[in-house]
Amino acid sequence: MKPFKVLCIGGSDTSSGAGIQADLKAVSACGCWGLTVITAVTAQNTNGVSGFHPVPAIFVGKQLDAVLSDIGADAIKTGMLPTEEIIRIVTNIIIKYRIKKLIVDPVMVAKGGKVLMNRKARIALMKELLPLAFAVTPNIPEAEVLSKMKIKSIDDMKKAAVKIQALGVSNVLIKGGHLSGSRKIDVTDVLYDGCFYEFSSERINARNTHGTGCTYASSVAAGIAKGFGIVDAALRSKIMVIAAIKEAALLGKGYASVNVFGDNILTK
Ligand code: PXL
Repeated sequence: MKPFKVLCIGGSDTSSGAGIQADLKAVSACGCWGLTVITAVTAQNTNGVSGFHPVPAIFVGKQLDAVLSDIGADAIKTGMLPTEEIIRIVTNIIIKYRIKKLIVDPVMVAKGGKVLMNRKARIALMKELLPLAFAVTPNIPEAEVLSKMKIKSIDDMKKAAVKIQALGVSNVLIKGGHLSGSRKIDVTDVLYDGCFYEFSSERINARNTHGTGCTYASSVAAGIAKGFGIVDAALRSKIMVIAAIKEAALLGKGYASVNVFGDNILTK
């Protein structure tokens, strides 16, 4: 068989809940072949990230060329991109290989508060990488940084989505899990592709959500690789992520990780 190929570019998570390990599991659960380019090695467990080492940018480029010059990719998903040098290399490669199906998960801060991307990298992501992207998948704090506005409501999410699209990315999927205040019982994600879509679901145990963002974005990338449109890919991914939170792997003493291979996952 010839599988659909999804290249995941991001950091390694020793706990396998988030990062490249989550990406590979999500892409596999969606029936695609995951390819991986590592941008950083983190040391982390269920309590948080205790440190990380970026991979030298030139070697990130070597990994990318190795994969794309031979195997290619039907879609590319980026996660942790810790330095502007790495972002520049990734950007050049996206241009060189004329990649159109690029999904950017703008990973900025880990759950425990560890900053995974420096300020210069944030600017490079906004100015150089996002204009090449098909879709971006920020959570609320990331969407606030990208849109330079506070987000307190679903209306604010929509305003922010329009501002983020103006950075040059076609589709904006803002995940509502971090929205505080009145939204205690449900979670609404907002997708903007020129029209607005709202995907609402019940709020599930917030302690069991490590890896949610990586899993969601990788699943969207797999859907796009398979030829789904953004609305279909996003909706299917949300459904998978909800199931993966319900099936979270209860490991360690901190936050449990989402588990796309739990007992009740439909893709099994
Ligand atoms: O969830 C964001 C994320 C992405 N990539 C890596 C991470 C994390 C969060 O901890 O460690 C490698």
